[in-house]
Amino acid sequence: MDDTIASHLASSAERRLSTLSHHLTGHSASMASEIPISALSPSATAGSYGGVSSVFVNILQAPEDPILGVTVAYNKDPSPVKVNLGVGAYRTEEGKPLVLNVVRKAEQLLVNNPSGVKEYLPITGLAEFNKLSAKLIFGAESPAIRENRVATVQGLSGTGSLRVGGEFLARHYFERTIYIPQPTWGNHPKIFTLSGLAVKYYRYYDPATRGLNFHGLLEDLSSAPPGAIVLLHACAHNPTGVDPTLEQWEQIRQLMRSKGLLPFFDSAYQGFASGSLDADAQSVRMFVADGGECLAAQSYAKNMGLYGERVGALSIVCKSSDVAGRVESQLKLVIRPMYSNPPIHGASIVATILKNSELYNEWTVELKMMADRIISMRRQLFDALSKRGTPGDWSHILKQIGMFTFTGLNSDQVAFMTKEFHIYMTSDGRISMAGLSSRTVPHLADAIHAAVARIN
Ligand code: PLA
Repeated sequence: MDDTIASHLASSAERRLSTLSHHLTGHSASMASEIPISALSPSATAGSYGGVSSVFVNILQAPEDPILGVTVAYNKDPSPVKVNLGVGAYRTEEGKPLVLNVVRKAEQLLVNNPSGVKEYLPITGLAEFNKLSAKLIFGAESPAIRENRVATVQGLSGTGSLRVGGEFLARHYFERTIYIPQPTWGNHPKIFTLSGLAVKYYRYYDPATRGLNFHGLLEDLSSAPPGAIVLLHACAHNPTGVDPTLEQWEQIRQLMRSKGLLPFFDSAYQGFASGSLDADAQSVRMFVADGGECLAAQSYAKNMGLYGERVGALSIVCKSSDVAGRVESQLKLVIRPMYSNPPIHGASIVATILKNSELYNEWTVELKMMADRIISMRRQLFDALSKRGTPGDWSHILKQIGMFTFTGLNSDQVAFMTKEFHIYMTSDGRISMAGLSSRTVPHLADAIHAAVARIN
C-alpha cells in the first residue's frame, strides 16, 4: 500500500477512535493507542458473558414471528421438494415471485422522466397517490370524496397505515377500545396494543361449520361499549378466507351505526378475493354511503405486487371537510416523529398506474389473472384430496375466499407435514394458495392425506 494512503487511513482510524473515547469517557485523548480498550466500555453497567462484556447480556432470544418465521425455517431446509405456503406472497405457476408487467412499465416511465427527483415528500406523502388511493377504495363517485371530507395520508404499506390510524385514535378518540375478529391476522393485536389502544375480540369464525359465526359476531358487537372501534377485514379475511355476505354486511352496518361503533377497515386484498376491485370494496363503500365516519387502511403489497416497496394509505372519512382538514393536521403530528415522511418510489409507481387509463386497465387484467390462478388452485387441491379419498369434508377449500385456505389442520398435523413433507405453513393450519402450483398440489394433497390419517 502507498505510504501516504496508509498513514492517512491510520490517522483517520485514530481520529475516530479518539472521538469515540472522548464521547464515552468524557476525556480527550490525543492518541487512540494510549486508551486501553477496557476504558471504552461503560463497565459500570456491563455484564460479563463468555469473557465478552455487553450491556445487553441479559437480553433473551426472541421467538421468530409466527408468519415471517415460517420463511426463515423454509430457507434453512435443503430439501428439493420443500414448499413455502406460509407468508401470503403470490407466486407464478413456476413458483417464482412476480413483478407485474404494468409495474415494470411504470418504473420505466419514472426512470425516463427527466424531471423525476428524490426530494422528501410532504409528511402526508404523494398528494396524487393519496387522491387516487381514496378513489380506488371508496369509488370514483363517492360523495365523501366529492365533498372533500376524506383525509388520506400515504403509509408504510398496510401495517404502517394501521399503526398510524391506531395511534391517531389513541390520541384523539374518546373510546380507546378496538374489537378485532377472533381469529385475525397475527399482527393486528400487536399493532393496536402498541398504538395505545385496548384490544378485545369479537367472535368471527366457527370451526364447526368452517364458516362465519354471524350470531356470535352480532352478539359481541351489540355488547361492545358505545363508540368502540371495530376492525373489519374489507374482504378476503385473513386467516379464515370467510367473508360476510352482502346481506350480512348490511346487518353489521346497521348494528354498528345504531350503536355508534367506529369502523376501521383493513383492506389488504382489494381485487384478490374476486378479481374485481369494485366488488372487493363493496363492504367499505356500504359504510361510506350512509354518510357516517370510518377509517380505511390500504395496502398495495398484494394487489400490485409491491410487497417490499411498502406502499399503502390511511384514509379517514369525516363528516365535513373542516373536520377532515383538522384530522389531517393531527395525522401529520403522528407521522413526523415516527418516520418523518414516506418513501417516494412505490407511491410514484402506484400513481403512474392509477392515473393512466391504459395502465390501469392493464393492471386489472393482471390482477384478475392472479386471482383466477388462486381460485384454480382451490379447485385443484380439492380435486386432489377427493381423488385420494382423504377423510373429511374439504368443501371449505372451494368456499373460502382470497389468498388463504384455513384448512382446519391442527398444529400437530402441520408439524408433521413440515417434518415429513417439507411443507411450510403457519401452525394454525393456514396455507397460502398463492404459493401453490399445479406441480406442488399433488405433494400437498399427499401430505394432508397422510397427516389426517396419522394424527387427530
Ligand atoms: N392486513 C392484513 C389482513 C394482512 O394479511 C397483511 C399482510 C397486512 C395487513 C399487512 O400487509 P403489508 O404491511 O405488507 O401491506 N399479511 C401477510 C404478510 C400477507 C405478513 O404477515 O406480513 C400474511 O402472510 O399474513
